[in-house]
Amino acid sequence: MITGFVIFLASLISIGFVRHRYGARRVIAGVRHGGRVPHEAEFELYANGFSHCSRKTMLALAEHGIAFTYRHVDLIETGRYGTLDQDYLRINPNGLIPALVHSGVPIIDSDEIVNYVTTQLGSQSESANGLEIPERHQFWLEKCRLDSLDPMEAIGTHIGACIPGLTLPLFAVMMQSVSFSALLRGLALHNDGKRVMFFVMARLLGPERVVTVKPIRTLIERSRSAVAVHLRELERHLAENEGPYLTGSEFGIGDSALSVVYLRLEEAGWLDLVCPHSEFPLVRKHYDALRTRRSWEVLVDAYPARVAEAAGRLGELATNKNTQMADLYRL
Ligand SMILES: N[C@@H](CCC(=O)N[C@@H](CS)C(=O)NCC(=O)O)C(=O)O
Repeated sequence: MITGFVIFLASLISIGFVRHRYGARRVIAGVRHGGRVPHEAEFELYANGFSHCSRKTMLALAEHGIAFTYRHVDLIETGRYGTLDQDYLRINPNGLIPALVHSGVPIIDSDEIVNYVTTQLGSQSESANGLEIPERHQFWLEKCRLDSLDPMEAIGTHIGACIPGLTLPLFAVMMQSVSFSALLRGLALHNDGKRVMFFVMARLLGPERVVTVKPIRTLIERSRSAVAVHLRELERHLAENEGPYLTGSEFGIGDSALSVVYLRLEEAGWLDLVCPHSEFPLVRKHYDALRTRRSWEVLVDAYPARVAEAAGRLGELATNKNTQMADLYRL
């Protein structure tokens, strides 16, 4: 009994020590002037083609004509916690992507990067007409925000906060090819134990069963209802001008924030369910217009093959009538 207690205590202390010494820690988003890091190119983007926040920054850079070196960082969904590698934690101690390194200075958090690219570097761009971000674009950039500490907290006010919940089924499919040792490393080093615990559960139970776990199911359903409300607001905003973009024919940063929301809804199998053409003609026209922009190619080029495979597998589960997944995705 006493031996067991001592072993338990020693394990807790060791994990605490490892986390403190090697784990992620919380730092404030923005430009990290004091945290210069080695670099080769003027602009280096540490990102992952599956990451919602990374995609936003990739589009912003591409739209502003800023050439950058793409540094792929693995997420647990794409195989391992590359975000928790020591080299990466020196760039972003939060252990989250994306991070932009500009001449050796890291800028962390996607919205900070988008603002930096738009307001600080706008003059380098061929397409930037001015450095002020119009209010309507600010509004949707904010609505698409994903909070670093509690990404799903603001479901009622932020369409971005609905994204993690709606991606849970896709995450669960992707977990099936991830090793337990990779997940354990997350348990020891990650800032947000809840995120890691979901992945462990998904790995253990499989996608079909994990979506029946009550709190998970509730979260997905709440996110689904909330996203419909945000999309209705967006449809109304789009109706206020001739389109196809938020403020008319001129593309802006709010448009790129929304385009990655659409992409995620599509790859996670929700787009036609929560945003049918019949009810949301302007939102669908908006998405169509965004996908034909040249900047979209940057997302296509970085799209990881295993995401496409997992999305296909999820689609099969969701359309096979006798599965729990089909029940979740019913109209
Ligand atoms: N507010 C941050 C959120 C960053 C964030 O949550 N990034 C996700 C990918 S979209 C991530 O790095 N996840 C890794 C993990 O949780 O292990 C931003 O906008 O950059």
